[in-house]
Amino acid sequence: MAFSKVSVIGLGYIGLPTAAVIASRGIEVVGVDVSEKAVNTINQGKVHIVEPDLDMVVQAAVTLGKLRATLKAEKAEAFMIAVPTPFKEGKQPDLSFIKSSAEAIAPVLEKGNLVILESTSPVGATEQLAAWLQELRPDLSFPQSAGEDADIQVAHCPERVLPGRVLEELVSNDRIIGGMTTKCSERATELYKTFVRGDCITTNSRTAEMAKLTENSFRDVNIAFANELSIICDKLKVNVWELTALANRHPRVNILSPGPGVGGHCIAVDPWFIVDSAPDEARIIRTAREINDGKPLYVIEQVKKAADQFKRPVIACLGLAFKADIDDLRESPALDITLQLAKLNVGKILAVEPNIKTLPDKLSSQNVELTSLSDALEQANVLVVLVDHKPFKALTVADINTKVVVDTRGLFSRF
Ligand code: SAJ
Repeated sequence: MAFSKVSVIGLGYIGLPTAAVIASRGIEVVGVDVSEKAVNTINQGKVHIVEPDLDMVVQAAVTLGKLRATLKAEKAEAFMIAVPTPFKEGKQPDLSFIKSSAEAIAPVLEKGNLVILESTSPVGATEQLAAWLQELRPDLSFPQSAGEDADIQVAHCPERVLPGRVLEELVSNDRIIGGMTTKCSERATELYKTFVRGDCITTNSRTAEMAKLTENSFRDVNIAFANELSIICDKLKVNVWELTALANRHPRVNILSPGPGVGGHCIAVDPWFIVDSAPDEARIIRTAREINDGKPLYVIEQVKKAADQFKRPVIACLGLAFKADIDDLRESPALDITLQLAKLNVGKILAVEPNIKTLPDKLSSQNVELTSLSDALEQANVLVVLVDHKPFKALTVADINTKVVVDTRGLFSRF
């Protein structure tokens, strides 16, 4: 049975693009969010997040009447939950947003509905979601008790898109479809087939949850290797960028890039879900997290040494986002380093972030100034490259040769 109305719960970096892409396939989509501002913005055909081409797709879907946003859930055939799953004190997963989503959709659930959890989740979260729904709707049957005969189908289909390439990857990536039963997987596959060109591969919900955590942990461990190498190389006076370029010429070696630390709301968070579930066994995964979390401190020490060379250090931090060419400051090591430098009174701190218009309060309250790149180049005696944004990549030797440079991204290793 085809889907004529789908509801997406959570209209953030994943939910909004997903809602817009499904709407662009001619399906009526109702997005639900707790933020009145986000709901109003979307209903005007505008977007509240920066992602290439998203504004166009949302505007088209809203103008055609296929996409609208609301604060309160309404009836639909499928509900896709794309809410944050941060960690709380002690690095334990916080499932409270999934629980509130269950509370939001439970009153409008009807026999035959499909509920999909897209949020990255610890193993067992989909079963927990189904248990919460069962508690709230004892009149309906769910897969954990009714199996293939359940009134409501429940599946985990983890999002896997890369910020900056979301619209492309939403359609082209393969999807893992982890149904609580075979029927759940089949029904969820039908939905994803309406907009995914990649393969839809079915499994159970626990394996799907672990697959997503594994993908991000794999990347975290490999970035930790690169970050550890960069510190070893500094000690041994070897250029890590030249080193990795050389080693990567081996056909079976592919070292990732060192950086100022790992940011974002995924790779810096998800491995902890594995550590929390298996604390004694997840040794490499935990150590990788610690290495990546420790890298900002190492960068701060380097900047302090650079600043010590000047009577009045003026430090320009190039980039605040967690990676290149996006505006997302969540869990950003660049932002954290800039903030700590300001708090430590290392010198006057300028921040250059071409993708934002105003500084977060925590930076402005520490007297950090948001400046243009050209102003920063004029004023600063220390440059700290924290993000490899396009305008920074375009800098030349002439732009930087009078400065002391701390280059965490290897932008100037080519000079
Ligand atoms: N980073 C490095 N060195 C590298 C690569 C990345 O230091 O060689 C840093 C980045 O600067 C950034 C962080 O790692 O601070 C994470 O960036 P990323 O581009 O590796 O990943 P995310 O967080 O933007 O997106 C990841 C993706 N997962 C994988 O590539 C396995 C994406 O596909 C997921 O959908 C996303 O997490 C998610 O939502 O979980």
